[in-house]
Amino acid sequence: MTTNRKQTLGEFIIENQKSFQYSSGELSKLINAIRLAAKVVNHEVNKAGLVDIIGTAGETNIQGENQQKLDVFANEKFIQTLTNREIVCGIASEEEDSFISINSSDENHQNKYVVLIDPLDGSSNIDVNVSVGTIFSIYRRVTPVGTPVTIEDFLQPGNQQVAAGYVVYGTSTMIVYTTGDGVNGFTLNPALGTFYLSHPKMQFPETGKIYSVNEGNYVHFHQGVKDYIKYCQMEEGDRPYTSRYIGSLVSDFHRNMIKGGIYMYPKSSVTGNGKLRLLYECNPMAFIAEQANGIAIGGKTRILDIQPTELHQRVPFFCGSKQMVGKLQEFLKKYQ
Ligand code: P6P
Repeated sequence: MTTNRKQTLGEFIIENQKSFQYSSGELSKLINAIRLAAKVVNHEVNKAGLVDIIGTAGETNIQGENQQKLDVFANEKFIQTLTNREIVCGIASEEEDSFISINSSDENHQNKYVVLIDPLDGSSNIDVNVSVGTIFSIYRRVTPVGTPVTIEDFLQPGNQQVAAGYVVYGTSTMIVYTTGDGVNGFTLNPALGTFYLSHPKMQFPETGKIYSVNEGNYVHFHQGVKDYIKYCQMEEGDRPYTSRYIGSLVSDFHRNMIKGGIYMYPKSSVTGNGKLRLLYECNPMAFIAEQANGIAIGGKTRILDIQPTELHQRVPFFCGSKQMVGKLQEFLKKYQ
């Protein structure tokens, strides 16, 4: 008799551990640590309105952005969980000026993974009760195991990631991640505190009818981007498309991956190189997108091929269904 009981995240990790090219329990332990931190943060996000955790922590982060208390809480929880379980040798976070080096207490067992996180993306939405998310990116270190990590371990191109994923704290809380063998989504049953495989083998539809961009910045965009937005709005064939922009990358990306669509955060005459950070926003989302039959570019270049130069560097970001990103590229090429 076949049961329709859904597989738990824990069962999925164990079952797929052997297929992971860097066969080690370490990555499984790492994903499990992220699962635990996600549950703790989810608990706080879901009651943010009830306790004194909404509103700013009175500090600003490296980006010069007001640190919301939940930002600070999420950052501390992910760093604490990854450190306490002695799974990684280094962590970089949107909320930390520099990377954190973690020396294992067991000199016989030196960890080989580094994690880069945006602990609470979209945090400006917290006090208006709109979905937010956590984004993570995982690499094997490139410097010798057993030595303190260096910036070199973090400034790796996205094509070197061994895993990447996000948590979306929305109408339900989900973990969506890849280890290079497709993308799978797990939904939390809050009553049990267990994540269940709810979205196996997630794929971007080849095309879609949703475009996501902050049109308030339209006047500052490159002409090719302007032309593409006007193309989306024209009444022709299956257009006009629908404009959907939540102001939370994880939520806009997640919806577009399920329904088909394109997310754009272009550079502009105001934001210079754009707003999104390459290492812990664009690279992990690009890895997921490509693993789900989508595309992610910075303009002329594939996001995953960009050689990082700074921990918090920003890049333009266009990501989504192949045909929609392909059409945008046609408009951009007209001006190259
Ligand atoms: P804007 C959130 O701050 C974020 O990094 C993404 O999650 C989101 O898509 C974008 O910035 C929103 O930026 O300038 O449109 O408010």
